[in-house]
Amino acid sequence: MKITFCCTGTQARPWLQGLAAALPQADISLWQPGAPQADHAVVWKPPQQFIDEQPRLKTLFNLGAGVDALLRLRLPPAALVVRLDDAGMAVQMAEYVCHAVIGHLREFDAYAGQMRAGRWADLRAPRRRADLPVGVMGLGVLGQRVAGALAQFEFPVNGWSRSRKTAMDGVRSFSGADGFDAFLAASRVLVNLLPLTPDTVDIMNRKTLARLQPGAYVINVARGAHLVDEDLLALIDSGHIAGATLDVFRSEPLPADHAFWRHPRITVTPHISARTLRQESIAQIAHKITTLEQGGAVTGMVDQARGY
Ligand code: NDP
Ligand code: OXD
Repeated sequence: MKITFCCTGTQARPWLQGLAAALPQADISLWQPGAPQADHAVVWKPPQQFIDEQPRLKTLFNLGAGVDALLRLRLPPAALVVRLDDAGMAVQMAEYVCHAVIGHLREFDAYAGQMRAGRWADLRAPRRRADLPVGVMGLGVLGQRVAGALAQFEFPVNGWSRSRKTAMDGVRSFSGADGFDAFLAASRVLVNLLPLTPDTVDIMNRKTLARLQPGAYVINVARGAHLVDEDLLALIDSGHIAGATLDVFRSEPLPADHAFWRHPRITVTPHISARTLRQESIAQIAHKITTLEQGGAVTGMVDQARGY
């Protein structure tokens, strides 16, 4: 069995060593133009040339949860696409989002400013959790973990997904296009964990963000193209939105002259909310390759028509 590795922006050697240790029977190599045909590929943002030269691939293992970049390519029609499911990302995402929501609730930025100015106690009136209902858009592998963690901290939690979720403790489920306005109107903090698809591109725009409760807070940890940047800025200027924590951007790295960098109400992080963890990812991919080779079924199969 041949496995090829083609991951843009990734240091290949430790991955190749790890995969070789986990799958000693396989022939694993870094893809080069003109390389021989492989059975399976481990990829992250591969060039179209890679796909065109590997028409007999049985499986493409995406080295991340989001498959938007991969699905933009013309893929071999018979190839399965498998995303990373969790592999240590869900707990990181829960940490990141809870940190941002709790930081907003407790006004830690304001207190940090006071401390830097050497001021002990400008005590602010405590905010009530009940006044900060959090809406999580996307209740998949990551969104469910995030919604569950927020519910543990006793925030009122709303969740929005395509299909209705009935079995999530402490999470009020909204679904489909019909449920979107009610979901937004019920939320003051908005957390985005949707996949980027034709249905979700630009979903956070002037019209939808204006439906959030006044003094809203926006946390985008999915993809930059979900958010219309200038609409967020306009709604912060108007006072409807209090601020935002953004981990993902239309253009990454975020251009040096982008208004988000210096905005006092926006916190920027460089796409780190849930890092791909090497050991966990290799173990998951190796297990799935072995299972597929034995004719078994695996989780994390992407529905290419649906886009996630
Ligand atoms: P999943 O595919 O497991 O879940 C997607 C969720 O979105 C599902 O609940 C799905 O609904 C819902 N959904 C999809 N389309 C729509 C729609 N049109 N309307 C309403 N709901 C919709 O994704 P993950 O939880 O694993 O990951 C989410 C995204 O997070 C990834 O696609 C990626 O872009 C991003 N990500 C970002 C990282 C970072 O470091 N910033 C790291 C990892 C991922 P249903 O349940 O009904 O199918
Ligand atoms: C992912 C990501 O999709 O890192 O996994 O953004």
